[in-house]
Amino acid sequence: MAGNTLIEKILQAHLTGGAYQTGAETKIRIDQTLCQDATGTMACLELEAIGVARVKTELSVIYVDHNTSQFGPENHNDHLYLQSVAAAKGCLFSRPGNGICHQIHLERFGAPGKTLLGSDSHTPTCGGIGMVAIGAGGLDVAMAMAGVPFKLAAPKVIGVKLNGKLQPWVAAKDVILHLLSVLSTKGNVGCAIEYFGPGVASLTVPERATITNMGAEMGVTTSVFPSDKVTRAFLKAQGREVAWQALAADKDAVYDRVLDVDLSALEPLAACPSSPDNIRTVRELAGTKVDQVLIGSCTNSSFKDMMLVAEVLAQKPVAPGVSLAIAPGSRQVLEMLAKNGSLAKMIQGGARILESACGPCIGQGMSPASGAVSLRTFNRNFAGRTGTKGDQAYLVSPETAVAAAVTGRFTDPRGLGLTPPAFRQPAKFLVDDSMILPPPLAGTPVEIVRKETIGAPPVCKPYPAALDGEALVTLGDKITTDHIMPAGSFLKFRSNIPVYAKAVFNCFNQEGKPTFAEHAATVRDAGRHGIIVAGDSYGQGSSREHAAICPHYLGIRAVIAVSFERIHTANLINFGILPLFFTAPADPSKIQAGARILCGNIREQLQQGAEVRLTVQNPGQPAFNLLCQHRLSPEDLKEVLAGGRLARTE
Ligand code: MIC
Ligand code: SF4
Repeated sequence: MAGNTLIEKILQAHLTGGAYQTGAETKIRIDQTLCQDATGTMACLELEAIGVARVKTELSVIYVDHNTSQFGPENHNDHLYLQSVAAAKGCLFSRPGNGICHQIHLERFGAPGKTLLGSDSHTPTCGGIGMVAIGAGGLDVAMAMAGVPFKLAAPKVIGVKLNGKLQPWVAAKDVILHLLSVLSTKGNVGCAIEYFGPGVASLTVPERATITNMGAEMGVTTSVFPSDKVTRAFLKAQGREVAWQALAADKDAVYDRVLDVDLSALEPLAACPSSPDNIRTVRELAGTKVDQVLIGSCTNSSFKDMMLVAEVLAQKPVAPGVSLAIAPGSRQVLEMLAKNGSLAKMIQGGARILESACGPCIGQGMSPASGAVSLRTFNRNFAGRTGTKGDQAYLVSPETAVAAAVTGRFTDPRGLGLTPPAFRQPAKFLVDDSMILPPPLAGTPVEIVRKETIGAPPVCKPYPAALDGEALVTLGDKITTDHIMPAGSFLKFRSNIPVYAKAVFNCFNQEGKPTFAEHAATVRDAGRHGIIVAGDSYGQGSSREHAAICPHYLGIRAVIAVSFERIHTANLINFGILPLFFTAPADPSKIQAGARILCGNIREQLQQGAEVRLTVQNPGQPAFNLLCQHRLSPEDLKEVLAGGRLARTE
């Protein structure tokens, strides 16, 4: 019998029952969870609704990193609520200012061989130290905190064999941008990526984490590196060598597919507007004027990334036409830069220093000017995510970002004329966990701080016996959760569903017409069901379950699409919205906005088999039959019929 991949080994060691079979529904024990504040308040409201006294995981951490701008009381209200729930339920609480959840989790908590479930799509960052780390919706994470096993389709494992060594000025970011050019942002549901081969040893842990972080952009379940000497040195430097164990795939492991990447042959790349898979070489873009450069985010804000940027800025200051801002990923990184003089080099070089938080990556400030070219070391450049309509956001490595910052133009960093700064991982990182608050002993009374902007957990209605629907909107391919539920200035309403629901699909609103939310509410209040029609890869991007909760609140009960992304599908099911697939040949254009979509016995049809026959009547046209398919497991189907997962646990 063939050997196992590392992902299979870790998943199999966490099975809670049954046999392990690729593609089949599998349940695993979750060792650690993480929540961040933007998805965490809802997850905590759900955890309270589930009703466990204390979390049942080995470790659960609640971070505050997304909503830190504090315009109005909402953000601070959220922080106080989260801090009190963390204390009451036995979680660690990482205070605002301590940094971005994924960077901190890698530094302080991640451990090879463990499982981590996080209410953020970039949770696989910790795959950089040999952990199976998976992003999920808040309710799935709340369930895991309550000790309920996590359900997933055992993934096909794509092996990425790394050979060679990155050349100076070529970065880990270029590795993942290259892979995005091969695998794209769609079509990878049900797959995971495992890195192996001789090139692995040449990459530091933060470089590996940059690569696993952006597996999220390909829609894979997780991305994992082996745990080797480099991992050990990183954990030792964090004072956590005890967490280390050597882990790798079996020598005769069989991958579903193998991609070869020669690190030595890669060159600086950029993801062009407005998708992470719209890849071109920096050479091709060279000379394009750049107006803004932002360095940071959970992808590229490690000590190594920041040192590189500081060293370049020490030799060349920022160009007069560029606004440069830098957000170091954690307090550890920021304090080390402050102590070794690198922060001063950044400041002298003309950088604007931002808080250690997500900040501009999630549209919390630093929106670029109209038409401005913005280079970012982040992981997403979906249209409008910067906060500026028609934005021109490019995703690049810190090397390419700083080269543009000092020249004012897209510049291949290899042509900067500078000696590449040498970097050696410190033998000891500055370890100070004083901004991570441990919970009090079990049984200590804790008052939950619930100010007026903290709403209630979602209430979801059972699935109707008959569908009397209207197609509220018909959409194309690659609709992201940023389209469905915008972040930016709306992010502060995450704790309050009726308020946040007003922003559903607001990017498609037209002046002088009712908003999407207003129209959906009218259909709902008339006793009908809202339906969304879409193309390929519906629900790309974030893990935000609000992209299902708020549509449910507006009366939406089905999404008919060509295909769906993993986390969003789970969120739809969790909140009682039916994901339906067009049957081949899929042609979403058959349904027009405003069409009536009827099914007199939808519950019955769902229970009888995979096929669902709908009647569709486009405005002013004769009705026709449309055959769709549901791909729900028996358990998922029960959840949808009950009106979601929370409805079932109550
Ligand atoms: C993102 O990068 O889009 C976010 C904000 O981190 C989301 C989570 C959220 O919407 O709160 C994610 O990636 O899951
Ligand atoms: Fe934060 Fe951006 Fe990372 Fe999301 S992608 S966790 S917003 S830094």
